[in-house]
Amino acid sequence: MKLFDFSSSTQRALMSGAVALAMSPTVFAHAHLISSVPAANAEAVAPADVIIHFTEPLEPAFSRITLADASGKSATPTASTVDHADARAMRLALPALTSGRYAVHWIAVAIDGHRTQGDFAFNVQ
Ligand SMILES: [Cu+2]
Repeated sequence: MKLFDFSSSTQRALMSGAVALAMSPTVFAHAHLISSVPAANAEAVAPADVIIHFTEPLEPAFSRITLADASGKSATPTASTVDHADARAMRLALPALTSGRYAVHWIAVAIDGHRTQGDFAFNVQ
């Protein structure tokens, strides 16, 4: 029986198809920001955390959110975490923040290893 005896040309065709699929950006997209709380330029009242939702699941070991105050110093004592139940969400717990402007910097590494990053700011009243 030769049910699975693919010719070498068939194997080559299958292989090139797999490579094309693996390199297609629509199949393995980068993680892009969908939304955040607080939103960019929001006027926040005693925010408990920064939560960012992304288009793709994140690799927790390489993804993070950091927060800096108006003087550029880190404003949080703890590291961010990727949500266990939804790997497309990342959270940074916040201490009680004094009023002022804060800058969020995020790095998102998708499961395909591609890295995206961005910045936004919000105000605490
Ligand atoms: Cu990608």
